[in-house]
Amino acid sequence: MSRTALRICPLCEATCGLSVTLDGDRVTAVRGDRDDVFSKGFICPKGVAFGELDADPDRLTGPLVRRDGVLQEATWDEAFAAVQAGLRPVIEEHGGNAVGVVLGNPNVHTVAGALYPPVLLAGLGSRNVFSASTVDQMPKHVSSGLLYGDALAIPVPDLDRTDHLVVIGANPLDSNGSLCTAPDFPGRIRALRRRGGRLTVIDPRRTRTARLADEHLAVRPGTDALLLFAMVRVLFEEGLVDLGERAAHLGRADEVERLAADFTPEAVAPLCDVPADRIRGLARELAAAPTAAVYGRIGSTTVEFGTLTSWLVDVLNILTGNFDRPGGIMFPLSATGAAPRPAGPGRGFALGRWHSRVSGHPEAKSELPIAALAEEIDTPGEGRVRAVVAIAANPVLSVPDGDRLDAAFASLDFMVSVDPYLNETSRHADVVLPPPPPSRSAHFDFAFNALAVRNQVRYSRPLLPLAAGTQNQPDECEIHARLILCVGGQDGADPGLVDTMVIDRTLGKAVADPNSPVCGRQPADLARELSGLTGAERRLDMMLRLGPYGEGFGADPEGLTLDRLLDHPHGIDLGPLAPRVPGVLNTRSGVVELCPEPIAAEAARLRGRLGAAPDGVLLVGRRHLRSNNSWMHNVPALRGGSNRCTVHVHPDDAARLGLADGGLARLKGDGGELEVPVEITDAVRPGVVSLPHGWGHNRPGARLTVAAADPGVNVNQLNAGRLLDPLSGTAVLNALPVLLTPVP
Ligand SMILES: Nc1nc2c(c(=O)[nH]1)N[C@H]1C(S)=C(S)[C@@H](COP(=O)(O)OP(=O)(O)OC[C@H]3O[C@@H](n4cnc5c(=O)[nH]c(N)nc54)[C@H](O)[C@@H]3O)O[C@H]1N2
Ligand SMILES: Nc1nc2c(c(=O)[nH]1)N[C@H]1C(S)=C(S)[C@@H](COP(=O)(O)OP(=O)(O)OC[C@H]3O[C@@H](n4cnc5c(=O)[nH]c(N)nc54)[C@H](O)[C@@H]3O)O[C@H]1N2
Ligand code: SF4
Ligand SMILES: [Mo]
Repeated sequence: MSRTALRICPLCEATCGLSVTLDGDRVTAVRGDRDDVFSKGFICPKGVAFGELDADPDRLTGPLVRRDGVLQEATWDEAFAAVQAGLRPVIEEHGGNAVGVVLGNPNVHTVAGALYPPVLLAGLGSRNVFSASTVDQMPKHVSSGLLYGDALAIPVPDLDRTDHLVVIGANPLDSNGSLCTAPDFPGRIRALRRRGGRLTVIDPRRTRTARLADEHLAVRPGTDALLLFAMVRVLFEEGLVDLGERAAHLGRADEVERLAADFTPEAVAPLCDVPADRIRGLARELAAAPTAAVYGRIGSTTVEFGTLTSWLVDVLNILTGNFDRPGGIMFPLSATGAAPRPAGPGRGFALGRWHSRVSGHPEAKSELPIAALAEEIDTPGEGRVRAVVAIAANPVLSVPDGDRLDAAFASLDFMVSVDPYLNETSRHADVVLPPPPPSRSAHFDFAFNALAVRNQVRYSRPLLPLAAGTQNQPDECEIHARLILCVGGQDGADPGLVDTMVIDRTLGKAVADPNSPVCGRQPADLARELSGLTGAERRLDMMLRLGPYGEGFGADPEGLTLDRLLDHPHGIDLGPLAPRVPGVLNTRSGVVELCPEPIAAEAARLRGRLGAAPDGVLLVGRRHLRSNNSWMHNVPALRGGSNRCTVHVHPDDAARLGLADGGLARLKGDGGELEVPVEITDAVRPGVVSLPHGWGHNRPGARLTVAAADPGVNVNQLNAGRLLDPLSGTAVLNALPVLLTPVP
């Protein structure tokens, strides 16, 4: 008997609703859910492959524990006992800081990854926290922290209403969008064109997104900050600055004008390789458009001036009156987010409250640069990282100099990985704790609802019960909760205690908050009202009730609860984005701090680049629609075709360097060298080569049968990881100088 059930896709940030056909406990077909309030039936090839990914025979079905040097199958109780026995001595002898916590990307796609790592970190008290953010979006967090006083307040382009979208270093036609949750991003761009709107793409590659654009500026990689500063200067010079309706909530714009003074279009044009008249033209178009939204992603963040570029993206929106208004950039209001703050001075954002031990990198958002993880492990001395807890992370492939990290992991006293695969990173673990596949997990988008182009809320319960037969497979929430208990030396205690503790604390705070609808009530009474089948569901119910649309434990009987959400299997639409300033601001001054001191310092550093003559070949990345970072190369349906680990080279460069299509090239960077098949294409601009990341599945001890058959190379081995965006600690992954030679 087959049946269909609904499930939100956890495979990228677009969060599409899937309609899944099941035959027994097998997923036999997947379609887009046409009634989903947000995705309305859209699906991509990864969503279609959900069943195959879910049933990948290489997925671990039970925990592994290292015995006599070899990872062997064990029971869950044995595995958690081994975790406690491995971690406790390190903590007792050297303190919580000796345990490094590594959090990878899929944590933003799981319920467990949203709800438990903060509890783990609080319990451990370690400052050695590293995540995929510092090879990704940390510059945007820092820019938002500095501008708005809240690192999580990231405005998104109001895609469905804008008249001019400027996309910088993003390729949503392949990535499906990032820091901008929009199922069917391609359809939304086409709709923009259809309603007479304009699309400009700034990217050194002519991507699938660039091919849809009215104008594509093939900028020289790493020079966007110069380009955007020149646009800012044009706005001031030509009297085009119009702060719009939010002016009263903005700090001093004249300081921005002063910072931009030296960046004339003529001065930056030869560096960016974009004509001065096009820089002026784009600035004028932005100012003239009824509404416009500038949006930057990976190509704007994983670069040397990533934080400055991220700041400039928002500043351009602000100076053209497109901040916090329909059609411009806006702040989503998520159902589990904080309620708006009262206007006035807030707590502000601090940067560099502590520093990494070896290189003295400043913390950002309580994290240290993941590019510095290896040195924190392999550099001897007091304060060294001796044990690692890695959750949903594969830094051996995703972070610069994987070989060094590989050796560092091998030298640890103890390592535990929470991961469904035995891969390049988890193969070093002493204990591997595999979560169940997505079909057996619940789904809620705690992170992406706060980045979505429309306010909405959806929840999926597991499609299938946890598998019997693998000795009581816990769900991933329970794995995290038991891990937290092990860190505290309480293995064997009821994992539900972790949720109870969080609920008690959260309700305790809420009843003491004069702005909360539950102010003055009894936490125990409120806790009794919560519903849900698991601790995680009870926490979700609590967050929904206390959230901005919540029923407030009786304060608004029409408001949201988990039960109400469960009554709407296709989700609840909460309307288009609405202005949120000043309620979203949390700066010390109470206004948008347009020109914070760290930004001014970076602008001065950038000024030093004016006049420097560029030369040599620069490396950039690329993503393929049927990929996701390092972990989807094991699914046959997602392999082959153009999804290949090749280096894209422009025909002019190929001719100059003597490279043949299909031949091998040697690429050399400051971190190492690789041999890669060449694909000659004018989709990259001259002087630029492109290689995707997440490949290099040839390390022994991994269990990735399909991926290992055609492993590709690890682009991050070209990168020593010495170059970081200084404010955010984000590794420079794009615009990396490389040498390219033919392999005879
Ligand atoms: N050169 C270069 N390097 C890059 C990038 C680039 O553009 N260029 N991009 C960077 C970016 S943006 C990111 S986000 C990082 C990603 O870096 P990582 O987060 O380190 O890598 P991922 O490949 O996303 O894989 C994470 C791990 O999660 C596991 N996993 C999958 N699903 C689950 C689950 O449900 N639960 C658990 N516990 N584990 C799961 C996978 O098996 C895999 O081992 O890579 C970065 N690295
Ligand atoms: N199919 C697929 N989807 C994904 C992922 C995946 O691996 N595969 N990964 C997910 C993750 S973790 C993330 S963070 C997002 C990322 O989402 P996007 O940022 O949209 O992803 P990319 O395709 O890497 O796009 C980055 C673009 O920046 C360009 N670029 C490189 N350097 C520069 C530069 O200096 N200046 C400018 N202007 N552009 C530059 C590159 O050519 C590339 O086209 O995608 C997510 N979605
Ligand atoms: S676009 Fe993303 S969320 Fe939608 S089906 Fe594809 S992988 Fe899943
Ligand atoms: Mo990412």
